[in-house]
Amino acid sequence: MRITRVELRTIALPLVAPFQTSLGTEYDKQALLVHVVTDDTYGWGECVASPEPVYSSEYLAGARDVITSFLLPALFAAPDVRAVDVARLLGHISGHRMAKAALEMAVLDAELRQSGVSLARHLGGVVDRVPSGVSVGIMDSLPELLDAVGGYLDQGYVRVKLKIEPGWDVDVVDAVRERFGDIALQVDANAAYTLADAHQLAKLDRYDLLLVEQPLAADDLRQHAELAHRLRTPICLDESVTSARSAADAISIGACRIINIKAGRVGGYLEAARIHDLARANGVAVWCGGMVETGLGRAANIALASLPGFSLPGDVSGSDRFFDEDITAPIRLRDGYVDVPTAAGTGAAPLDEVLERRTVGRHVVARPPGAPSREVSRR
Ligand code: OSB
Ligand code: MG
Repeated sequence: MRITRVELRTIALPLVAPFQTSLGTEYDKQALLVHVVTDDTYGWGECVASPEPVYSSEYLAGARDVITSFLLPALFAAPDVRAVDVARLLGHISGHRMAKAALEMAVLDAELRQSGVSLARHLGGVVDRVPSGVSVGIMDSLPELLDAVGGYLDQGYVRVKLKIEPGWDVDVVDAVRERFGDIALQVDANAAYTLADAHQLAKLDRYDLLLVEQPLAADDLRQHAELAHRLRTPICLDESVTSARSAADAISIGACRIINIKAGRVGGYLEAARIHDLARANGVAVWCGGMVETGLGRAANIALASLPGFSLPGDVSGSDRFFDEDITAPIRLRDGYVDVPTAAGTGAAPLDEVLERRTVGRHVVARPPGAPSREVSRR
């Protein structure tokens, strides 16, 4: 398809409550939405980069800049763009996977809308609903955390993930186990520990956690492998896995038994599906992570989570976990599950009125007049 125009929208949504991790505290959600318009159709993508480069080196304003300065010119230079071509067309630009993923998502959504195929079907999804887990932030006090966890369990979430950091770990897990018993429970450190903390992390072993997510730094694959020898709790990687190649490395050196797959982190839903395939072939479990997405990314994540290797509940919560008002029709939890969208494309699109009201920045890039079209290239 020929891209004629791309609109970048920065939106801001208040969070129902601050979300604190070892990376910092978020009070509202800022997202960069990508609207790709082609000759015949349109698609929506969501960039998961946060306002600050703390989860990874990418950040929202940087993503917006690399998209307008480098990625869109590269796409406009191609006469015809298919979703499967996007990663290659952008391959000469180093890094910026979240920015690339947002563009690929928009092109893929457009393509699938036109062909009437849902993202889940396109990727090879096998179920029509997926179990929903909830990610629970660090809080000011234990009673506050226990209240929050109790509330989520009442809503039906089938798995709880607790954010941890040094000083907020073993006692917290102990209190949650004590209060709520045998729930499906896991923890996420967002790289807050070092191998010198192995002894403290090993204290988690008595709580039968499903996994400990990204205990060490993103580039410490070897040390995760070392830590794996000292823990009974399975290690899951998030930040460390940025491509199918790094997933293969992690698996081959025994750095993880489980992978959290986030499409944005790995450059798009197509690479995410490849990591799923690779993990599955190697007996490594995967689950779908989240980046506090709006309903757009949330819908696409649910589609990804419907693939057969997603054997653990994902961070695919209902919209109301984070937002009073989502920019799309809200994703809803039903009996602890969320439905896999069946409509063409990602199955979600912003509601015009809400989108307008939540937009804090808008940037339109039109196809340059001299950009090649298919006729020219086939000369
Ligand atoms: O590490 O999984 C993470 C949010 C922002 C950055 C990193 C992470 C998270 C979450 C949110 O845990 C999970 C969700 O979107 O439900
Ligand atoms: Mg994580």
